[in-house]
Parts: sequence; C-alpha cells; structure tokens
Amino acid sequence: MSPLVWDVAHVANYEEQWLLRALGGPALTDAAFDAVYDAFRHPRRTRSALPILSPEAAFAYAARVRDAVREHLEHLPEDAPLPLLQGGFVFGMVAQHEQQHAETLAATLQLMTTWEYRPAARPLPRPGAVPLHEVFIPGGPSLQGSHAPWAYDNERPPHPVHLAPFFLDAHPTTQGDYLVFVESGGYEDPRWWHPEGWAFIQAEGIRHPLFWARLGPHLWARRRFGFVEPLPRDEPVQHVCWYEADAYARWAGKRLPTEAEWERAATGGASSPPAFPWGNAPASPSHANLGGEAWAPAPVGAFPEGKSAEGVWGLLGDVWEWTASDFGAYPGFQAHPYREYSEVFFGPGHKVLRGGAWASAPVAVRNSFRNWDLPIRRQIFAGFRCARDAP
Ligand code: AVJ
Ligand code: FE
Repeated sequence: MSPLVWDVAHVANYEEQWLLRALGGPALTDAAFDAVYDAFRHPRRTRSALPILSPEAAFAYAARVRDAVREHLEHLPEDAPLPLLQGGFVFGMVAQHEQQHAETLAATLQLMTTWEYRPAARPLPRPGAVPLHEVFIPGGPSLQGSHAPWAYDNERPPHPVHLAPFFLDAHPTTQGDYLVFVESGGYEDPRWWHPEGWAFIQAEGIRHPLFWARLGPHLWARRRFGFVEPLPRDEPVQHVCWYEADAYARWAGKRLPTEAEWERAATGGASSPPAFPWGNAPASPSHANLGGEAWAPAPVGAFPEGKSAEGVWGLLGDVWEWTASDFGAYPGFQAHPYREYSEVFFGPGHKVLRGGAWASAPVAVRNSFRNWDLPIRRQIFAGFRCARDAP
C-alpha cells in the first residue's frame, strides 16, 4: 500500500489538476510535483521512497487547493462551454476519487499490525434471526449501465442485455456460512478451486479468510484495526479474494452471479433503472451501511428499507460483492476523460465487484457502479453472494 500521506497529497493534486488547471484556473504546482503523485508512474510499493510531502505539508497543500478551487469556481460561469462541466461530471469525478482513496486508507489501516486503532464507531442496527433464502429473478430483457451525470465512462452507455432466469441469494454469504466451508476442509480439496486459485492458496499457505485466526477447535477470532475480537457469524464474510468466493460457490453447488445478473437484481429490471435497489431516494443510514463510520459490516438483514422490490437484501454497502465477470468495455464505450481511469484495466486480469462496502461513501456507490480488482486481492472490503441457474 501507499504511505497514508501519499494518498492525501495525491487526492489534493488530482483536485488541482481537474478543478483548477483543467477548468482554466491557476497552477499551484508543476509537472515535477504531479509526477511524484502519479499513480501510474509509481506502483504502490515504491511510493515510500519518493520525495513526498510531510503530513503537515500535505494537509496544508490540500487546504490551499480547496481554497483556490472555491475561489476559481466562484468566477467560473455555470454555462462555460467545457465538456467536463456537462451535468457537473468533473465535480462528481473528483468527489468520488477522494472518497475512493478514503476507502483505500481504511484498507491500509486494517493491514497495520503494529498498533491498536479502535475508532469510535456508529452503532449498527441489530436484526433478529434472518432466514437465508434465494430470490427468483425472471429472465428477459433489462438495461445495464447508466448515463446519470456522475456515472463513470465504464458505466456508459446504458445498453440492453437479455438474461436467463436465475436464483440469487437474498443475502451475502455470511462468515458463519463460510466457516462451514473452512471447517469441512474446503481449503484442502482442489475440486472446489479454480486451478489458479488452488495454486495461489498453496503458494501462500492460505487456509481461511484474511484477518481470521483459529484459536482452538471451533474457536475463531478476527483482527480488525489492530484489535482481536470473536468472529461474528452473522456478518457478510469479508476479506476473501475472488478465488475463495468462487471456490465457496462451487462447494455450495452454486456459482457467482455475473455483473449483469447482479445489476438486474439491483434495478429490478425497470425500463428506466433506479439508482439504488430501493429506488432513487438518496442513500440514508436506514438504507445501507455506507460511509465508513461503522468500521465494520452490519449483520445480514439489518436494512429492510434497503432491499429491492423483489426481496434481495444488502446489495449496497457492508461488503463489495465479487462477480463472475471480467472487467470490460460496454458496447459503445468511450474513454472519458482519461484512459487511465478505466480503459487500461479492461481485460481478463481484473474481476468486477459490485455494491460498495461499509467503507464506501454514498457518493461513490450506485446500482451501475463498477469496481474491479485482481482475483487474488484480499485486503479490500470484499465478500460475495451466490447465484444459480433456474431450471
Ligand atoms: C476504482 C477503486 C479500482 O483505487 O484503484 C483511484 C479508483 N482510480 N484513483 C483504485 C481510482 C484512480 C480505483 N478503483
Ligand atoms: Fe487516485
């Protein structure tokens, strides 16, 4: 991961580039400074060797950028003929970028083992027992993607898809469900694993999700932000890679949903797809666990107001959900406003995640939002739910 303070100045530099320089405002820094904070020039593991700003200087730079942006926007005509301003796109892009990095900072904090970090947490609703079941999603035509003003290039254009009927789990797979797979030898049996996933868990000695610890027979704990607590059984499983999600699904006699199936379940197949599973009302704390303040997923079934009309729960928030799909271009895709946001990641090397996690900001989460990562990635706040073909 990056040093935390690299992300702070990178976020500010992105804001300077897109809300000042790209909108005809002043330059506060130069190309050499940009280069230090260019994510493409420097892989994460090399960033601590860069001449980065100190924490004080990084926050001072961020404040300077924000002041200059306020000043510049004050004088920018709302109808300035700049494509980036269409529908406020560039404001959405910069706001989402900052929040995506806030989530990355949370993932970095979770990886730290050297000190205890126990942030004050917003309390989460505690549901009663929740029956686990599947929801039948009829096949047929639906619309995938979005042309909402803040939608990224990779969500565009909306386009028709035709799906076969399928069953989707009403809730994400819980840690309790996943524990049955672990304790019944799921990690010792290559039958369940993609060959690359089997090779990966052998090479790395992986026998359970990241941050779990086995303290004794049937006694499990998890480390969360530097402290250890009993493993909660009723939360969605978190910190599994795509290969682990894929293996569990095969063991359960199911499969991961495609991203088209996931989005169909989220929109209900409406002809003008809503932004969220519950409709178009902005996400509130009674719809979903988003925004990072809970510092953990909620138990499944905690958000009856957030379920889809067809009865699929917890699609947004709590954990990102791995899908079966590779990250790729929708028909008619056009890179906007730069190829390095999405296009350079298209291909079989990255799997799509949907729905957002407890650490994701509401502004960066919607039915059409596509996240992606390597199939071996485990430190992100990712889980999954299963699907299966309907006869
Ligand atoms: C969309 C989360 C995969 O963090 O790598 C941040 C977002 N792009 N800065 C990432 C992003 C440029 C991206 N993800
Ligand atoms: Fe970035």
